[in-house]
Amino acid sequence: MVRFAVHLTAFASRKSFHWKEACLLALLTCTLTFTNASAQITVVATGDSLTNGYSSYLGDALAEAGLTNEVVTLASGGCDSARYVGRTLDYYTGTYRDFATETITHDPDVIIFMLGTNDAYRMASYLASDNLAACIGAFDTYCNDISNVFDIFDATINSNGRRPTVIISTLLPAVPHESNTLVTEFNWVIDTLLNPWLEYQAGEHRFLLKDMNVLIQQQENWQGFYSDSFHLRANNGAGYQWMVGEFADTIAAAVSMPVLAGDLNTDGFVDIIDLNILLIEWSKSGAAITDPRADTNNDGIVGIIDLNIVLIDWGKTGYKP
Ligand SMILES: [Ca+2]
Ligand SMILES: [Ca+2]
Repeated sequence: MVRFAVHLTAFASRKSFHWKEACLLALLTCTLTFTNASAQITVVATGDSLTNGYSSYLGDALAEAGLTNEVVTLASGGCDSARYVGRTLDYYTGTYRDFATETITHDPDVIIFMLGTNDAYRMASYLASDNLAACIGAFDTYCNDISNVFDIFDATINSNGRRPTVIISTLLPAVPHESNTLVTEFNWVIDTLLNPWLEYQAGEHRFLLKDMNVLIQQQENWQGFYSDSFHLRANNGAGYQWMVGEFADTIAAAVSMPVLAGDLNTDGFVDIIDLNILLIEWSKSGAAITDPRADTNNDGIVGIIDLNIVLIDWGKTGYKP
């Protein structure tokens, strides 16, 4: 990459400037993609007790996938009354914590966001008492609060200068258990309210979605993974080990994607936002350039070479961390 950037700089300074050659050089630059799979990645797993369960297996699963990693777990263990975000009452410490902000302070390359069954608890309880209005009201509160969390994730730029890869997991189904009488209501909330909304949010924010709900139901004897109808501790954590295998595959695929030269705002996509960054600075040079991202080849000019770099990557999805 550096070698070709030098060529481009030298080329652009020549008096006899040929657009076809410039475009060819830009093409060479853009096709020389690289991956960051060998770098250490920091993964923050955030959620409640399910997250606390699976994340203990995640580091090993990522290592098996060839990824040097650090896994940070931010799990409350119970969020039933105070909601997941903002100030969440941490079941383990009894104190209020801001998990969204904590997630960011760990400088993540990857964030796995998973609601827990506790997050559906209040809504399920309202349903059990035939109070659908209160259930919907609680869901509405969730939508507002978790949207704020996703906005925080969306606005984050890590120390690598890139946005974290955010993976949203759908909520797993509960299975009937003698000590729990809310399973039907739980699963209605999960299937009808929470998971469709999470899928929608993943699309809106262009986060990755891992549909664990559907995937686990494709596993043979998936109910045998559950020790208490919610947690996958049964059979020496076989359910959690399956789950982290799914996450590891998703993360490995994400970090092996190419870094796109045309992705000026480093959000992993090359689209109208990148083009707009370039057009705002169009035809400027030197100190007149106020947004250096527009000068993709660092030659001190925002022009046809930069435009070509964006257009070659147009519509592509690349590596974010
Ligand atoms: Ca972009
Ligand atoms: Ca340039």
